[in-house]
Amino acid sequence: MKRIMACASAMALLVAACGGGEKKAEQQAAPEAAPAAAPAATGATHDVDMDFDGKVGAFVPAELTIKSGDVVRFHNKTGGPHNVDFWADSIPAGAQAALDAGMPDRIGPLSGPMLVEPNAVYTISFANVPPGVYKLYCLPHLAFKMHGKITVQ
Ligand SMILES: [Cu+2]
Repeated sequence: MKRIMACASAMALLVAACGGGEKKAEQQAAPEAAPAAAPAATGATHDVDMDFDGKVGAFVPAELTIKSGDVVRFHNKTGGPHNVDFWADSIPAGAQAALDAGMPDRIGPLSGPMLVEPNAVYTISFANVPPGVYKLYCLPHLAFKMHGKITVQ
């Protein structure tokens, strides 16, 4: 009986270790899978360019109206690195968790990763994101007025 129990706990350890390994592999695969796996398959896709000419940074278009469930792809066009950051106090109450869930590879709450490579794309899913106004900026170019606004209907 003792031997069986020892075996069972060893098995449990193995299963736990195995499960952990699989989870890690899934997490590593997530960045590539994220755009296709975005839970907003029913929504439309919008594209926003990110530009910086040395004097002024810009999201193009700077203002966008979308529906909850849509996807927005941000393209590092010129003058990167760029990123997408939302002002926590500019978004609707209770929206942060849903928005964070739609932002892969965040470097912090409501803060997307730096896009260093030319033409790199960062996709944000607005699935389950409540209606309202979402003001955003680019962290490296905040001082260069690189601001944007997304209105979710
Ligand atoms: Cu920028």
